[in-house]
Amino acid sequence: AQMRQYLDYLQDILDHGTRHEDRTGTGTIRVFGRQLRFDLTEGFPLLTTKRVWMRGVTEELLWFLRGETNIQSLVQADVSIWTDWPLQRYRDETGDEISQEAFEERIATDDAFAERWGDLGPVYGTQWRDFEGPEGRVDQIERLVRGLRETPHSRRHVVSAWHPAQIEDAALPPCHYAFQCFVEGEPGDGRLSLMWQQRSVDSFLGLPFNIASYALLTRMLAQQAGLTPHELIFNGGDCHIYQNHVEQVEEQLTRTPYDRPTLRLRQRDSIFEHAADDVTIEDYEHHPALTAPIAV
Ligand code: UFP
Repeated sequence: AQMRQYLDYLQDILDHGTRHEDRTGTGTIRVFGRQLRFDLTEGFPLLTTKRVWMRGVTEELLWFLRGETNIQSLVQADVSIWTDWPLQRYRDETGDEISQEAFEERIATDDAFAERWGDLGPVYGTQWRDFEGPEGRVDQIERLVRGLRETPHSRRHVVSAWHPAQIEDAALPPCHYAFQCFVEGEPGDGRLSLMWQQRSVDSFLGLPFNIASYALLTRMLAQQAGLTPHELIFNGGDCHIYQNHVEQVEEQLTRTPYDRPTLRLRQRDSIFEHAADDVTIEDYEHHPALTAPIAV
């Protein structure tokens, strides 16, 4: 099975979107309210019309699951996807026009510097594992895994990264701000589906990454609860293409998708014990990588 519907979604934005100035000053073409559904029994939904960096996806998800919000361990793993925000803040606040390389080198090797400049505030790691409430902290992932095991058919398998009282303190308010799990079938033969909500969608750079990340999370949760992954559903709010990504999107639309690859995930006793090399992607045939500037 292929990922045609992602391309149809891009075409839909180009055809029906309106041009708009955005927060970053880049400009987008946008539509509101779209859904994509991926059958996870038909292979892993990693885009094939360009290369998607699965190691980056994996390292980021493990970083969320560890409850971390400081980029230090990501940078140490050579993952730069979250560097732009702390780097911009450092430059703005110090006036020092440090290069990204030099900044990351200091973050990786200087703990005091990382502590001062590497933290993103209460982003996903904090909200998933350590959500602050009046009665103390809630580990939403631990609660979810327990719930999937003990009351699989519950309608309350919801995790929220949206903490209204802490939005201002985060480098970036969560883009994918909630997800819900759904179990069909009886123990021993159960199927797990996952649906996530995303308020703002960088459809070229962000979305392929987000799809792969939630597909991997679904696999991990299914493994922990003895379930088979079934359906992955994306609900997008402001679905946009940045104007400086349009050329890359049009190039992608000329490409024919390949069949989906296969993902292998080593079994662990706990979802929190995974290491990056637990994840391997096989038979990943893809078109050449396409790069584009990220809007910060
Ligand atoms: N964005 C994504 N996916 C993510 C992420 C960010 O698409 O996982 F962290 C994009 C969406 C938007 C920008 O283009 O980052 C966030 O800007 P804003 O907060 O103004 O919506």
